[in-house]
Amino acid sequence: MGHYKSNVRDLEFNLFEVLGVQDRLGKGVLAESDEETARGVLSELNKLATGPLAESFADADRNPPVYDPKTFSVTIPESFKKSYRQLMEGEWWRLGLTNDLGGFGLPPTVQWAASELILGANAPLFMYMAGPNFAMIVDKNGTEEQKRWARIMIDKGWGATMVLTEPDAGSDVGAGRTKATKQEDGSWHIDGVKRFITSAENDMVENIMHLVLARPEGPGIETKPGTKGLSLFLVPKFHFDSETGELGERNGAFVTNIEHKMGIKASTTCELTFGQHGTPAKGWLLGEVHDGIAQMFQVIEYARMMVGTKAIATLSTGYLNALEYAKERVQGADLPNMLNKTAPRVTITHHPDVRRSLMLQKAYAEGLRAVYLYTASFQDQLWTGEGDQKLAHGVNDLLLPIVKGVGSERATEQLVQSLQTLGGSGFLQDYPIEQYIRDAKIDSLYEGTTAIQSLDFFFRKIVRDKGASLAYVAGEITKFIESEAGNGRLKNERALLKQALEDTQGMLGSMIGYLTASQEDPQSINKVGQHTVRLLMSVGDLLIGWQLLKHAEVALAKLDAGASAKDVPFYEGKVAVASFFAKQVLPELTARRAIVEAADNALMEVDEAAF
Ligand code: ST9
Ligand code: FAD
Repeated sequence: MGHYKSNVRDLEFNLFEVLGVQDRLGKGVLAESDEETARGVLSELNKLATGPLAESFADADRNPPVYDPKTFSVTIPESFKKSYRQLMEGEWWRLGLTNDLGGFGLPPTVQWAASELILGANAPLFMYMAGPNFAMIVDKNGTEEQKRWARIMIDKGWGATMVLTEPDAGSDVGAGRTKATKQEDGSWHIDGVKRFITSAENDMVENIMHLVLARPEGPGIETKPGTKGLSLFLVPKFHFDSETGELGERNGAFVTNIEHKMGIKASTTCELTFGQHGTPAKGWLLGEVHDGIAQMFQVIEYARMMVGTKAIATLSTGYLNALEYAKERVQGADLPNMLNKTAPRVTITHHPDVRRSLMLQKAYAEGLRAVYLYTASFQDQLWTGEGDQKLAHGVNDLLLPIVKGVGSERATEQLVQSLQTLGGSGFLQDYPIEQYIRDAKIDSLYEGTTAIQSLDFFFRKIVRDKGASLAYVAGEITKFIESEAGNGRLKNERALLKQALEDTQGMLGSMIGYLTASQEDPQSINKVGQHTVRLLMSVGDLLIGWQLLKHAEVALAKLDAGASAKDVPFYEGKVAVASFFAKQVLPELTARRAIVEAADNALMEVDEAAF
């Protein structure tokens, strides 16, 4: 058996028993798919993920890609190449594409559920598969000629990258200095050094299309500072025939180093140098419009969802590995027998603290899965054009920093607990959890750190949105609280959820107050800045608590209706985990609210020397 333990049962529960995705299928752009197709995709992909894709997971970590500075090239380990070939041959890259570009005609909920399987088995494989998806963005924004390039990218299975970061421009993308100078033939010469660029070099694809942010300059061009002065350029590794895609000369974008890092070692993290090795790096302005940051955010939104799903996928397999170990590991006696030295030894699942930890891991793994799939259900509406598009857009935007920020933070935190469940064995490379921790840590860093997610959440997704999308979600939670969910059996839990909603609203209210006060006292905004991550994590807990209780409601109904013997423990687990989370986690929000309400700026006044 490979390392990867998937949870297809829970994916199907979310899709078909909670979200009712099957009702969307069979019409409009989803005309070609039905529930059976969707289940079939999960089942097929699950076989691939738990088998061939997971196979190279450890090997590619221990024998990472090798960089050759003489040729600016990278050699990927054979084991990983084999997994990649199988993924590409299965044409799984079609999953995320629209019908006109050759997609499978499945909605984002199913796409993300399927993606979880690849991301949990071997996330770097998924990241190398960016070409077709990024081509979709080229197709959406490009000129007629660039739309043709998009099809070439897809047909030929080219790789693609998103190129923003520079040594002095990480979170602050607008500080980027890479420049673009217009040429007489309409192309641009790119000049600068980008760093930390994922998949910018590998020997698995014949060409790579770099999507590069650079600052245009030259006669007649107004150079603007910040992100609004950046444009998006298509910069291929090799030039190609615009009609046939046949490869031509090497373009002047060279990978000049790859990083040695903590995890996701199979994924190359590259320094990418443009136009500084004797060959100009030619690029073409996407859509011939200077709208780079907005265009790049179409890629970023997709990638943030991916990063959150990757973290949650890893947390889930970490939990299931820990659970399997705990069920077999015999150590110590039951606590009530602790003084009896001859009492029978029990599996560690008998110890209250192990149970507490396992149930918390389950809560975050399944709760966060529910949150990302709930988010994807709004993407479904955007995909099909059904429902209130403005609302779907707003709620999806609101929830993305939760999926990405909370997903990655809780995954990192709870994976450490999964390792703890294995005791000293968890520290060994005999088990996958130490690698999970190393591989998942990146998720709270790239695609915008957690602090950046929290600022985005508060300032853009709540304040700038005038609270509209948040009010919608809060309204849905209130409806649930006021419902008869659980038919009397979830009453206490619904009361705890009500308190959690009030606490979160209290936190937000105080923060809005500090923001308003900053019009008179500019320093007051620093009180907001001290607590945006706390707010993000708290809203995350609120949503997880709500989703778990919704699941419990469905599970209770199934149990009442007489579930099959196989399903009974699954549904009982849903009720248990929801109740546990409501009782043992949600009350923490009351303390967090008190902290936010008592905010002052003492922290900001501490002299740096005193740290
Ligand atoms: C990175 C890559 O880290 C990591 C891994 C990549 C792997 C890729 C692989 C993908 C795999 C694909 C596989 C497919 C397989 C398919 C299989 C099947 C399914 N939302 O607030 P302002 C825009 S990459 C939307 O003033 P500042 C907006 O246009 C590096 N748009 O910002 C706005 O204008 P306006 C990642 C947004 O203060 C404009 O920006 N790096 C949003 O100038 C300016 O906004 C980062 O993420 C948004 N949330 O700049 C950087 N926000 O307001 C993190 C902004 O008029 N830093 N815009 O609408 C930030 O995000 C900063 O907040 C900042 C600040 C740069 C935006
Ligand atoms: P910094 O921005 O220097 O941040 C340092 C610390 O300060 C962080 O804790 C951050 O939260 C905090 N901080 C910074 N600004 C603020 C603020 N305004 N308010 C509060 N806190 C703040 N980039 C690409 O363009 N393409 C890629 O494909 C890509 N892949 C990557 C792969 C890997 C393995 C890695 C490590 C990075 C990758 N990146 C990529 C870059 C990544 O997106 C950046 O590392 C990330 O955006 C953070 O930037 P930074 O590392 O410069 O950190």
